[in-house]
Order: sequence, then C-alpha cells, then structure tokens
Amino acid sequence: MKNKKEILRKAKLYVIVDKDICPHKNIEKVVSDIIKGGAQMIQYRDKSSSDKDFLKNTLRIKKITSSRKIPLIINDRVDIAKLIDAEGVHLGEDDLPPDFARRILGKNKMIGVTIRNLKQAKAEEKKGADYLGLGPVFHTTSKKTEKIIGVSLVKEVQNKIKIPVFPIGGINVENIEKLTQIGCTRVCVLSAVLCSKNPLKAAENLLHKLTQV
Ligand code: TZP
Ligand code: MG
Repeated sequence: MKNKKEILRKAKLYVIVDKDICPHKNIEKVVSDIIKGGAQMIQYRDKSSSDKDFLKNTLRIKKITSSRKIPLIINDRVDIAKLIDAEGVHLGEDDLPPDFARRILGKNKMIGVTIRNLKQAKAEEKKGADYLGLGPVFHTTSKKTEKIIGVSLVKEVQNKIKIPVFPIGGINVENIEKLTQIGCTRVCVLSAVLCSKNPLKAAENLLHKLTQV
C-alpha cells in the first residue's frame, strides 16, 4: 500500500459494500464496477456471516481491490483485517477501541472511527485515528441510528479537525450538493452506489459532483 496519508488525502469517494444490503448476486463484480466507477476506497461490511464465510468473502474482494491498488477497509473485524492483510479497519462504539486495534494492525494500516459530534472527533483524532466517519448526515435506512446530525455539524467538524472526515448517511446524487456547497470534498456512501441498478454509473455520478468542488 502506498502511504496511507497520501491515499486518504486524495480519497473523495469511499464506498461501503455491505453483504446483507447488496441486492446484486455477484459481489465481486459489484466491487469491480464500483472501482471502475471511481471509488478510491472500499469497505467490506458484513453483520451476518459466519467467521469462515466472512474470511472467504474478504479474501475474494481483496484480490480485486489489490489488483486495482484500491485500499480495502474491513468493518468491525480487526482479526480478519490482520489475517488478510487488509489496508485497514473501520470501528464504531461497540468494536475494539482504536488504540487496541492499532496494537494488532501496526502504524501503517488505516484505522477509521465512526463519530457523531465534535467532541468525539477531537478525542479520536488525538488518540490516533487516521480518518473519521461522521454521521448520519441525512436519513438512512442502512443503519439503525440515532438522530441525524445535519450538514452544519459536518462543516464545523471539517473546519476543526485535521485528519480526513467522511460524511456518511443517506448521501446520494440528489443531496450531495448540500455537502459540496459547504466545501466538502469527500463522502462515504453505501446504498446510493451499492443498491443502484448500475453501481458503476452511480459511483461515477457521485465522483463527478465531488470533483466539481
Ligand atoms: N454509519 C453511519 S450512517 C451509515 C453508517 C454505516 C449507513 C450509510 O449508508 P447509506 O446507505 O449511504 O445511508
Ligand atoms: Mg462496527
């Protein structure tokens, strides 16, 4: 993997591939299409598979992301990320604390953390997170979440935090301009790309909006 800071600095479109939400049968093709569409980071999320299947799925996806030189981030599972030599993990409140994950993965891997407010953002930045996922910005059906944080908080966090902040939650091609208008140059999306009939085109369209900032 290239320098993680450089990858994150350039990353505009980060797409979560959730096995349970994906309507397409061939997940490897979807990953490949999303990358063709311009996604610069892929996260694999899977809340239902057995350990064995989780490992099998991530190994398959890793082959594709590695051949395209796109970082693969594993949701929740630090052990699997370590086993498959993924480029990083994404952790939430109920997962291993990021500083402990760092002991397993080492300093060269990316650790992303979900946060909901500025206080959490500052705390995770200080503790050594590489990037933050901030949301839900808009209404989402992809995750059981508390209240929507709104666009103004994205602006505040973005202005006060040095590491990359990816707004997440309900972002799509219709509302992404609400974020680009406040100077946002990167987003993390799930259903807007994964649940599209044409994930390649959906990724392309979002990336196009982000590159116009
Ligand atoms: N974390 C906060 S909102 C969310 C996650 C994983 C779901 C994002 O999914 P979508 O489909 O882009 O709203
Ligand atoms: Mg989690």
